[in-house]
Amino acid sequence: MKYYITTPIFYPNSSPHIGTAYTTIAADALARYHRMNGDDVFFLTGTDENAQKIVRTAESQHVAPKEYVDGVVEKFKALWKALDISYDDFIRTTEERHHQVVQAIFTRLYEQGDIYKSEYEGWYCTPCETFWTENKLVNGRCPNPDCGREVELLKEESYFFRLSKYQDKLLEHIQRHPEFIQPSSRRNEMIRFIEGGLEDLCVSRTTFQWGIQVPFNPRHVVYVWLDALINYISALGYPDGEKYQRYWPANVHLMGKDIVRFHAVIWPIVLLALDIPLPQVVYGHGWFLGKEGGKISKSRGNVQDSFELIRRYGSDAIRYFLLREMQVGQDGTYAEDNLVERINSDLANDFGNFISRSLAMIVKYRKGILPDPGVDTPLEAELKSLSTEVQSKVEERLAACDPAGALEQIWRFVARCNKYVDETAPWALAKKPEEEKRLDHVLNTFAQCIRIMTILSAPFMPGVPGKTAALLGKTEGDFLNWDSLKDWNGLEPGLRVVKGEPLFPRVDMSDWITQEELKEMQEEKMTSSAEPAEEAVPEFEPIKEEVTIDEFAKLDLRVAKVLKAEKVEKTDKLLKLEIEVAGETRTIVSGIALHYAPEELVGKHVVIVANLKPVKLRGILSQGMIVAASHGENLEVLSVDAKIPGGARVK
Ligand code: ME8
Repeated sequence: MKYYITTPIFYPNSSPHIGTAYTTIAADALARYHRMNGDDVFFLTGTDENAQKIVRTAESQHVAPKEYVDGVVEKFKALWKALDISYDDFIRTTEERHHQVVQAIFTRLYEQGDIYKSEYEGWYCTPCETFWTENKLVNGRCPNPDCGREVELLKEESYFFRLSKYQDKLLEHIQRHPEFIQPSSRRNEMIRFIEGGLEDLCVSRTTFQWGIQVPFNPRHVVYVWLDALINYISALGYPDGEKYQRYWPANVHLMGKDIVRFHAVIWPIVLLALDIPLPQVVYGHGWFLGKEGGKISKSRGNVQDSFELIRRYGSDAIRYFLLREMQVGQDGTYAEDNLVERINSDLANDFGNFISRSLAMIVKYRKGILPDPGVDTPLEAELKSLSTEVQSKVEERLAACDPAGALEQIWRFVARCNKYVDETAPWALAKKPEEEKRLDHVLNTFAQCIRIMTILSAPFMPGVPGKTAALLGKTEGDFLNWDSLKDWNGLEPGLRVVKGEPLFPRVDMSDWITQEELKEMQEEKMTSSAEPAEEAVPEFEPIKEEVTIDEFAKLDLRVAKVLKAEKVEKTDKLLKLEIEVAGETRTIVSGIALHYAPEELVGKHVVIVANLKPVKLRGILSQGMIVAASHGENLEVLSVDAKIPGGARVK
C-alpha cells in the first residue's frame, strides 16, 4: 500500500521551534510506522517562501529575500536532521519545479473561468497572510484569536477565485466522507464555516514583486496561500510525474488547527476545480502552549533554542515528550520541567530501567547468554496477550493520527513488564536450584519483552532500535519490521547480551542551569507579558565619544577561522570556540550560545579583537573577543568569505 503524508510547509521567516517541530515529528512517526509495515511511503515537508512577511523580515535585516530564506532553510534542515526526521523530499516554493506547476494551474483556472479579474478592497493581515473583510475585524484588528495584530487596508486590482461556485460540492464531499476532516471538532467547525457562505478569494497581489508571477499578467504575483497549497502536488511532479501517479491523493495532510481552514476549504476547492481527487484526511492537531498559556511562537518570544534542547536531552526524549503530551483534539503544554519529569519517569524509570535491570540479571545469572524459553505460566500468557492487544491498539491509534494514544498503549505494556520483574522475583529463583528452568524462562521472557518494546516504540524514538540491538547482539534492522511483533520468540537462545549504559539516564535540570539562572527564569516568567516580541522596537545605544585614528589603530581586529565550538557546561549563554588566527590556535569564550548552535559556527571566518587582554570566564582563559552586531533580540557575528584566511587584518 502507498502512504503519502505531508506537513505544512513552514514560513522561513524565523528559525523553527518546538511548536513547529511537533507536526513534523508526528508526521515522521506515522511515516516510520508505515515503512515498518512495508508500505510504500512518501513523506513531504518544506518551506513556504513567497510570503509578504518574508520580504518584510528580510528588508528589516537588509538582505535580499532569497539570501535570507536560504539561511533559515538551512536551520530547518539542520533541525530536522537533529530530530531524526526521515522526510523523502523537502520542497521550497522558490524552486522552479514549483513555480511551473503554480503558473500552469493559475492559467488553467483562469482559462476555465474559475479565476477572474476584479478589484480588491479590504484588509490584510501580513503575519497571518490572510485577507479579511471589514465586518470580520475585531476592534479594527486581525480577528484570529492568536494574532489580534494590526491589519492593512488594501485597494488593488486583483484576480479572484470562485470559491462560492464549489461550496455545495465541497459540503457534499465532507458529508459523504466523515474521515476527511479530523478530529470531528474541526470537522464541525468547518461545516459551520462553509454553511455560513464562502466569498470568492483574492488570489493575486500587485503591491510587491516577491513571489510567483501570474504568467499572463506579470504585474501580479500569486497569493501565497494558493501558491503554498499547491506544493503538495508540485513536489510530486503534477501532472505527469511518476510520483504524482504513484502517491496522489495524499493519505494525510497533518497540521496545526490554525490552518485547517485553508486545507479543508481552499485546497479541496482548487482540486475540485482541477478535477483532481481530494486528499483522504486533513488532520488538525492542537497547539503547544507555554506554561503561561499562550501558543508557543516566535512572535510571543516564548520559544527555546531547539538545538540546545536536543543537546541536553536527546532527540528521542524530546520526540517522546512532544508526541505524548498532545492529546487528540486538545492543546498540549510545553515546559522544560515537565519534559524533565517525563524523561525521568517514563523513559528513565519505566522504559530504560526495565531494560537495564533485566539485562543485568541475564548477565548475572546466565553469564550474558540468553537461555532457552520454557513453559508459560499465566504470567507469561498475560504478557503475550497484552502485547498482541497493545499492538492492535497502537495500529488503531496511528490510523487515527493519535501518537499520544499509541504511546499510552505502549506504556501499558512497559508497566506490565516492570510488574512482571517484581512478580517473578528472579533473585529469589536464583537461590533455588530446582527453579533453574523457571529462571531460564523468566530471563528469556525479559529479553523478548525488550524486543517487543523496541519495535513498538521505534516509530516514535528512532534511536532506540540501534541501541537495544547493540545490547541484545542483533542489528537495528532486526527491529524495524512491524509484522515481526507477531513472533514472541524473536530472539534466539544463545545470543550474547550485555548490560550497557542506561538508554535514558535520569536528568536534572540543574545540570545545565545554575541556581541563579533558574531563579532568573522563574522571575522572568512572572514578569513577562504575552506582548508579541516582534513589535517591541528596541532603542539604539547612543554613539560613543570620538576617538582619533591612532586610538582606533590600537585595536587589532583579525579574521579568525572557527575550528571547534562547544557549549560551556552549566551555562545557557556561553560557547567555547577554538579558532585559528595567523597560524596560532586560541580559545575564545563568547556569549552567543542563545543565538548560535555550536555546529553553525564551525568553519566560519569570523572577526575577532585579537589584542584584547585575556580574561578567565567560567574557569576558561578567553584569548580575544568575537565581534557581533546586535539589535533587540537579534545577534549576528561578523564574518567574511572563506577566501580571506584566518589572520587577515580587518581595518
Ligand atoms: O502556516 N504548536 O506556516 P507556519 C503546535 N506556511 N504546532 C505549531 C505551533 C505550536 N505552538 N506553532 C507552529 C504556515 N506549529 C503556512 C503553511 S501549508 C500549505 C502553508 C505548526 O510556519 C503547526 O503545524 O506558520 C502549524 O499549523 C504550523 O506550524 C504553522 O506554520
